[in-house]
Amino acid sequence: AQDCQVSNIQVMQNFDRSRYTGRWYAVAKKDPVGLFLLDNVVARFSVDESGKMTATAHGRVIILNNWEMCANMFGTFEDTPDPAKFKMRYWGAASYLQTGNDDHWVIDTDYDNYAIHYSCREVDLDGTCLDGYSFIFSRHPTGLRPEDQKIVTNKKKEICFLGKYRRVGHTGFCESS
Ligand code: FEN
Repeated sequence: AQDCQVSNIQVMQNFDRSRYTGRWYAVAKKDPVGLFLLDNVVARFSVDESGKMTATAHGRVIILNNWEMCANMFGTFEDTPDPAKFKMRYWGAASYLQTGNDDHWVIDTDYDNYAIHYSCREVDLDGTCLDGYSFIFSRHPTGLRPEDQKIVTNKKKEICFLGKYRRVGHTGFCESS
């Protein structure tokens, strides 16, 4: 099950969005082409009265003239027939931040410690992902527990992003926002 076909990627079975709510610290990310969040990425997922999932995320960005800013991003999720696959519309609190509409797949999570997110923006003619991004999240700002690391490494392999991640540092830069 590792042919790197986007359509064959296995996602979380019986994904429970209510158990996924709350804060998640990004510990690693695979970047897409183009503008993105640099580091200090923290996401917060919620489920509203009607059961719809929403999220906020912040992260450090460097805008024109080398200005360091905290990007405050918002996302709303549209359900699909697969409970672990969503369409995410996102935008920023500031007008210079890009907006978009991405796939948002939850590959695996134990809800209490780790989560693996995946988004392919562009599928190549051969069915593999040409442009995508992924976050490894932890409930703990200190990182993944050793026992979760091999699960995460295996999933990185399965989504064909192994070796493409960078560690996401947390310096407290966005803590006041
Ligand atoms: C995710 C889950 C929780 C909700 C959201 C998530 C996705 C966030 C994305 C952020 C994109 C940021 C961009 C930044 C930008 C998955 C964590 C919403 C997809 C596009 C710059 C940098 C420099 C500049 C202008 C803009 O626009 N950055 O000069």
